[in-house]
Amino acid sequence: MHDDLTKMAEPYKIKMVEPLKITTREERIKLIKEAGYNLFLLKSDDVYIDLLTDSGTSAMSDYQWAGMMLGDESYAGSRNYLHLCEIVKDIFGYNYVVPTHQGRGAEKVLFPILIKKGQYVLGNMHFDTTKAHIELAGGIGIDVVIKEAEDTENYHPFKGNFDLEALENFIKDKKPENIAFILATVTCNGAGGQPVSMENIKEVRKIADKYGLKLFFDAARFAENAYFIKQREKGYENKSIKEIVREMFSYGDGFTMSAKKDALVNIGGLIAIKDDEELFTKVKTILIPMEGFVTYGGLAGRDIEAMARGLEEVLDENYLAWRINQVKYLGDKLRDAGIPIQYPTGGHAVFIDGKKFLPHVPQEQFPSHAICVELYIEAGIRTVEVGALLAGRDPVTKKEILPKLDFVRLTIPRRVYTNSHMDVIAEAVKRVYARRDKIKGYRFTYEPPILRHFTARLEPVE
Ligand code: PM9
Repeated sequence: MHDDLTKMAEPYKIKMVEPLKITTREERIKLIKEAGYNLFLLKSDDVYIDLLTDSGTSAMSDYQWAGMMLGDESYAGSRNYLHLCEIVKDIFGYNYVVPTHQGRGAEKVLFPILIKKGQYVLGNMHFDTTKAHIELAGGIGIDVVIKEAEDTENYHPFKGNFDLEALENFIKDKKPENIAFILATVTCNGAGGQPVSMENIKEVRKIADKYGLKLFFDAARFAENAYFIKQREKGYENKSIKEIVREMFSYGDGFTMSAKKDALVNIGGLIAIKDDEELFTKVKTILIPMEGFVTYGGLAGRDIEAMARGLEEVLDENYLAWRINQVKYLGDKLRDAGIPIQYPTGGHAVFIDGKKFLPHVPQEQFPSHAICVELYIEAGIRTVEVGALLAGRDPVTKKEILPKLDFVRLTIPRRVYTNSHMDVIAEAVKRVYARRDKIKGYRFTYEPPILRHFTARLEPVE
């Protein structure tokens, strides 16, 4: 029970509802088989609780919807773009910004400008589309997250931190001229939505300065990261989220952002640059043929207005407290039942440790994926595997890549589900855990050559 009763429930009320379709267990067994045991191939109408992603799945507020009606759909000079520039300057302190259609649009435009063929991009842990765009631009993505991130059982307040020694050693070893830039992902999705501390960001900045490198942010979940800093880092407990965000970004040279997460919109992305006008000119030159003119970048004016308003709204501490604690509420229920999860829970999802949950299923048979299938059968819950199935094969040897972290991600959309839904999810995971000995692994009946997890078809290994 919370001392302050106004903090006990959602800090918003419901104005519109979307009915959920309920299926039977027998129907779900048939539906998942027809989908080749691939949850991406299910119709969303056949899903009861959709935890596939927190990306583009947020519920917008009445303030954002009202902004949609003020969309200025002029090809050039849209007032919504000017509003976005004001908001970005106010929150992040950055002078230059362009919209893009989503996060990977921002990566596609910025990375080829920054990367020369064969150069490295050092990050705490690159997201998969980010790594793909680094490679498409001729670069090599390297992860230097702290070792604690791989230890799912033990608490560490900032499992998204850079291993500073590994970062500096890599730069010294490969020489600064072979490093394109440093990219800090906040929060760190790959490690379980884990935050990066202010202290760590400051140190990364110092290393960047020492070797003349630029530091960019992958800022998809910037506000959730700031909230964790306020909760867990000494000296920040009395600062506002806005002050913390401002300080975090003061150490960077720019950012790419998938606005589909913390900007609380269903579509959109951003590239922002602190003060390098020359770089911004290059960005605009590529943006126009790739995404669209500078003042719309692949979005409608109304989408830009919703994004500008979402950026302001996400800084609300009551919202963030509810959001982060809803994820924790689910995580605590699972941990109390002895289910192995990445601990502590991160900002946007609970990550179940699939290898520990199903130790009898070899990693080559995708234990985390097997759990995802069972959760769908158990209660119509769609989750996503972030493990060996997603990792794919080594492009040269064609051998399976077996990542240390092999997760089922229970991704919580923003402002969409209530804690009653969290109770259903926790109960479903517990029931699947109770019958875990009977769960089998999976093998391919069709394996696509790249990004296989989206369209692969599988069957249980008998
Ligand atoms: N993240 C996610 O579900 C959506 C795509 S995969 C189903 O976690 C980071 C840290 C991300 C991210 C997307 C992108 C790409 C960049 N960085 O999806 O292109 O988590 O807007 O952003 C997804 P877009």
